[in-house]
Amino acid sequence: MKKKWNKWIVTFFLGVLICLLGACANPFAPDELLEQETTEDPGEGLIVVGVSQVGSESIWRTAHTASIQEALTAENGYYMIYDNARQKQENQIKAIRNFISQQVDYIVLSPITETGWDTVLQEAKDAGIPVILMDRMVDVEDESLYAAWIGSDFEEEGKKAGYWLQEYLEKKEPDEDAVRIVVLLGTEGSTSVIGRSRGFEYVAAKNPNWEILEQVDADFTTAKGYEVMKQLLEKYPDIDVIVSQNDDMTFGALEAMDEAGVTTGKDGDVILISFDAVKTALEKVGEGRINVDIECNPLQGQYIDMIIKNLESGIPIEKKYYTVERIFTPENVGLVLDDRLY
Ligand code: GYE
Repeated sequence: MKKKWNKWIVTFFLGVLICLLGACANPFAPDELLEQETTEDPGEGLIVVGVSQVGSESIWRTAHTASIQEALTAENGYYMIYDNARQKQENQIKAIRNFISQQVDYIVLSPITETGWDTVLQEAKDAGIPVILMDRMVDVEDESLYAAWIGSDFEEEGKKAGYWLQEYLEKKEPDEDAVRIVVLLGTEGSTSVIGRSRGFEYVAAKNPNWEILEQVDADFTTAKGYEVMKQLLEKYPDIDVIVSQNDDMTFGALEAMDEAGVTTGKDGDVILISFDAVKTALEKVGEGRINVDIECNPLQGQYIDMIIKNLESGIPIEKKYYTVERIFTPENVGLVLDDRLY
């Protein structure tokens, strides 16, 4: 009996030893992080960066993620821990807490919505880990909770859409007939939606004959874009303009309109304005099915690399960096179509 007991004790301690050795061999991959993707093992001198991405809701997002992953490689001096939050803020907060407990050198965050970040970013600050924001912004009391932000001037994008429409209508139908507009909105509370809506509404307010019939949340996805557009077409038989806050929703809307026999674009029944300017959408601009696509630049990886390298060398950085963006119509889309990689 005693012998058997001893055997159990030895087995138990051997088990504990094996577990401990496993943990020591790879301190950056505890069990609960198996969902996260990492580059190679952190070697000597690599900068460890935890990246919290919103999700993979759109083509833009896929290009954005690829850009970050291409910049934060081992050859470039990084060990990256990537987490996909699948469109949930609670997952992002959990990922950030994991990064903090792993004592990463930097946290890179694309926040799904603007609010709700004060506590967790304070925790990162207390742990001495700089946070770099990308794409969307956070609305926090204390701006020192993040080191820098790189993204688009979303309000400007919204204004570009508005001014394009204003000019187009002036040329097309100079009379003051009512212009009936519907808007497909992206994820509620996100900086891209807040900015694009504000910018477009600013121009709309200067055009008293523009009537925004309804603005509906379609969460930046093709499936919701289709669903929402179908309902809007049933409700309003007389839509003049659709403003779709990203290309993926536009694809869904186009499907719904095809089914309903409504044409869009240059010579169509409805004017279609889209955002992002990914390759498949630019092709539709070329075909004349989308009137204008307001570019949003997802290639932010090199900025993140530059910000981190500057911080590492003590070179002062800016608080905000803006990407360069254009607008595309059937007239100029040919200039970029062949070179568009995403
Ligand atoms: O326009 C959309 C995406 O925040 C700029 O999020 C980003 C937006 C982008 O899913 O396609």
